[in-house]
Amino acid sequence: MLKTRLCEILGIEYPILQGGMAWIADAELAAAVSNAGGLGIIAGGSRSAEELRQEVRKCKELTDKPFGVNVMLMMPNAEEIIKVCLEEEVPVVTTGAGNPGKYIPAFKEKGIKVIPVVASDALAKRMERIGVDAVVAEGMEAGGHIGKLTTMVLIPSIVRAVNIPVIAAGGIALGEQAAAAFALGAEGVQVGTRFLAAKECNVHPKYKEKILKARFNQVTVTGITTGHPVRLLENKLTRKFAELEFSGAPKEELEELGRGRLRLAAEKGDVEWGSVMAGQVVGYVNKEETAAEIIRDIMEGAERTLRNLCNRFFNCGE
Ligand code: TUI
Repeated sequence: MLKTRLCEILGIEYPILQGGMAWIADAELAAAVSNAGGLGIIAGGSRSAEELRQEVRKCKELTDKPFGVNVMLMMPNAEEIIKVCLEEEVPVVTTGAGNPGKYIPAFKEKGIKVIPVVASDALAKRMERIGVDAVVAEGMEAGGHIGKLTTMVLIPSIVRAVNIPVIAAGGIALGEQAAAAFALGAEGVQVGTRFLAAKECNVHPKYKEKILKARFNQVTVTGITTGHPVRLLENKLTRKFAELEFSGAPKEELEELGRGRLRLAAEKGDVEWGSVMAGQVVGYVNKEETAAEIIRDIMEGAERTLRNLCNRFFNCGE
């Protein structure tokens, strides 16, 4: 099976991370992914520090395998969230939306592995220098808040910039896509959208149903004019957003319209007026499966793809 450096560093069987999706990724999903040999990740970005502590403790009860917490650095309570991660000694912390530099020594002291999402090769280099264990490079095929570069372009640029393992994210739901990420130099993949359809994923059933039914052409992006693009599924909210955005409404009005919308969809199940964030791969996600089935399918698919390539081009497979 496909083992990489990342498996050794994190103590996991398969080089698959589950995205720390805000308002969605809880202890049950994270533990299911970790129990299946990947790295499950609890969303820190949408919880109070005490809620996170409970979720972390629950995860420890559900699995004895390593798991992670995602910290959204731009959230006002990021410091408190980090304090909980340190106190609870969570095995792995992933960070997003900022530079985790000043927290790294404290994590290292506790033996906590740190994996920031980096949006550029410059930040990746800086992070490597201060001792992070790996980086996530997230292409714009991803769901939610996105950058400008595609996975196809971003991954090699980060791989060339650093020596630590690079984890590819954005546009990965199938084994073929994981194999392509490995071809680009990644040593792991992070999967979000496909885990929305996991049996153990407690997102509101209406959100899950919308993901399962969505076709590729329903995926859209709002917020291009405000400089905060978000990838999500078309609905009344995105049509209203487009109307305002193209009529030249002020940035503040657009940002106000977007506030609290992910929670509305993920917790309350309002899939017309909430943000149903999803990546471009959503059209491939058509059935509910256990986290273990998803991981097995992706890993077996990646291996099959790489063997087929080897056979086809070099006559070297088994
Ligand atoms: O974070 C994401 N994607 C997200 S978050 C989200 S929901 C949410 N939004 C606001 C608050 C709470 C929850 C939906 N989708 N991806 C990770 C990510 N991080 N993408 C880009 C970055 C990033 C951006 C700038 C990482 C580092 C960075 O560095 C700034 C610097 O110092 O250069």
